[in-house]
Amino acid sequence: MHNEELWQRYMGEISKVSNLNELQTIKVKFLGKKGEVTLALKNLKDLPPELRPEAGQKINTLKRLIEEDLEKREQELLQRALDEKLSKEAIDVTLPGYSLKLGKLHPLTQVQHRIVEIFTSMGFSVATGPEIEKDYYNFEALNLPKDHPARDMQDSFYITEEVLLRTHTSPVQVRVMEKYAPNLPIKIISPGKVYRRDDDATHSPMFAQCEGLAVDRNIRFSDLKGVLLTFIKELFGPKTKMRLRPSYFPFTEPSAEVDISCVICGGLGCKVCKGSGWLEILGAGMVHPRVLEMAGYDSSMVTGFAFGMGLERIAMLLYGIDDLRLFYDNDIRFLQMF
Ligand code: 2U9
Repeated sequence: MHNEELWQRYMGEISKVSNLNELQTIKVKFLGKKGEVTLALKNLKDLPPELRPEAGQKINTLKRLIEEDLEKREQELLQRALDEKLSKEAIDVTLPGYSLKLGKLHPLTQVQHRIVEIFTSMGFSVATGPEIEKDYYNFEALNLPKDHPARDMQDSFYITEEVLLRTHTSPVQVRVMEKYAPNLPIKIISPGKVYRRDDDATHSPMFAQCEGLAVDRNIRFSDLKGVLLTFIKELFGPKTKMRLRPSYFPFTEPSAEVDISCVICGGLGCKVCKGSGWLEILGAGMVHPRVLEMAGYDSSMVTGFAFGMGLERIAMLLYGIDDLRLFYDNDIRFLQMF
């Protein structure tokens, strides 16, 4: 076959090629073992010897032309395939990213952390204990006799005669004293959940408390006053005033209710403080000698102070919340406000 015609046929077929597979087919068709160019070279032997060199040269030139053309087209197709792939996989770095929704701590947890921070800065350690408690640690060891009204089935969640959900975190302190007695000093706070059979706008069957206990030689009521005043000023601001009123708890003697000047009106009298200018936020007192003795301390050598507060009440005053149940509804709109 004439070289020129072969080249024209090659060009006719290769110009229709649009991918590497098709290109490969054409390559085989012209340059393969039984390809047309290969055959033309084989057919040289049929020519008279004197014509072979020139004819051979022409076919080899054609072969080189086809090889170069295929190589060029192969590179073009490879580049096109790569461009297509890249344009499909392109990432628009100017698009806004997916924003992660950050969670936050529950307002009561935030308040608990602040309280823990204040007391640890005064040298207190944090102690924790079981929420399911023995009657002995919850009541008996705290000088609450069997017939005391606070032990009433009405007020506590009993599991058996001797086991109940703790009604305060005081049993934690009893356990610490029992473990370390007669070593001194003890300076602990015990934040945690407690349970009482109550349910209204200011009482929840589960609520959070933080209690504190200091036991050592020469602990006096003035130590209690100093620690509480420092705490109150840290939490509610340096202008906050403190007032103590005599009270009664079975586990402290003497006992006091602790008031702060109203965080809303500053003491002038408003709706929140019911016109008095004062808000009750803590109970406190000197640890009853009988409680110290039961835990293993010699009450003629050792004294102590204790206090307790409800975290919901503190959080309500700090954040201006008027219904305690909001803390437990888990409405995300409420929780996001803190
Ligand atoms: C030991 C000895 C004494 C803890 C105390 C209070 C006074 C008190 C209430 C505040 C509001 C409970 O959450 S509340 O209802 N607490 O008034 N708590 S003294 O006294 C202790 C604790 C442990 C061994």
